[in-house]
Amino acid sequence: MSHKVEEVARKIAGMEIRGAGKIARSAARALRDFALSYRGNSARDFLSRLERAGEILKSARPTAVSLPNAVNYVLLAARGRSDVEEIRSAVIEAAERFIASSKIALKKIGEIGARRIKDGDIVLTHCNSQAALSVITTAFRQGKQIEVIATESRPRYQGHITARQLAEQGIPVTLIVDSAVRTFMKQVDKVVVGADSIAANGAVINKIGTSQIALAAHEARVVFMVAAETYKFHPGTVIGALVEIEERPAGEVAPPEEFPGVKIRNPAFDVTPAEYIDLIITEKGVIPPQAAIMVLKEEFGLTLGE
Ligand code: RI2
Repeated sequence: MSHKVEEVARKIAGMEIRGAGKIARSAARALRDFALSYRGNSARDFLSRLERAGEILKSARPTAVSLPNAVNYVLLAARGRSDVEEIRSAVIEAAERFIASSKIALKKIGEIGARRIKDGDIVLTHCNSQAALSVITTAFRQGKQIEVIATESRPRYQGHITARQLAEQGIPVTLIVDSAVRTFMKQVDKVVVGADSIAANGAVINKIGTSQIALAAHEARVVFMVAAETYKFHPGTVIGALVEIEERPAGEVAPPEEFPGVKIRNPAFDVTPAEYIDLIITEKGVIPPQAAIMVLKEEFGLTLGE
């Protein structure tokens, strides 16, 4: 298999490439580059190598459905074709279409979501989500005086990235430890987070700690919003599949050798049930979480379950 495909898969697994949207775009790009570099002349061989590349990419991380959704989108364009050049251009075209539309989706989510942010709002966010940040930065650029509270997001501290990105844009931002969320919730007006997967029942799978934040928001009657592109909706959940929660290496939490006899657990994501979510902001509009099934029907229609 191509070096490059394996390298992208390795970078995704090691979180050098991270964030559900970025993972999806880099997988599409890897398939495009693989198609560009293929030198054989058998369509059958080309297709089977593409499928293999897709499997390698999909298996890099299990939770963000954006990854298999992107891979399947690109491969679907190639399947059933019997000419090498036709396959090549179909893959390139589909990959580029996916990448471009995913960037447009981020911008749209910003525009649609910003309507839900008011002048003077204090917005809390968790981890580092391009979709959530698009909402926040768009509201700020519209002239709304907002402040952001960013959680550090242990164990990988993606909250540091968020805090820096916001500060660079001149947005007032406060960094807090994850366990301070309930303390600060009293002064928060809105919570905006991203998503790695959204299930048919409206449950949102996002960075570990998200469901605790949702609980604290619920208790304090603070609006809890999720910003997610439609390719983060999980087609498998329509037919009962459960979203696999990635468990990452213990060493990310604490050095195991310094804790003999101690079991260290490191689930990277958790599930926030629909009843704790007020709305989901997609590029197609705002929906209540209970309408997730409608998005899935529209997005995946006939390819459901593939
Ligand atoms: P965008 C990230 O996962 C976070 O959980 C974040 O909320 C989600 O992906 C969506 O990010 P990780 O890769 O696609 O940091 O909105 O484990 O950027």
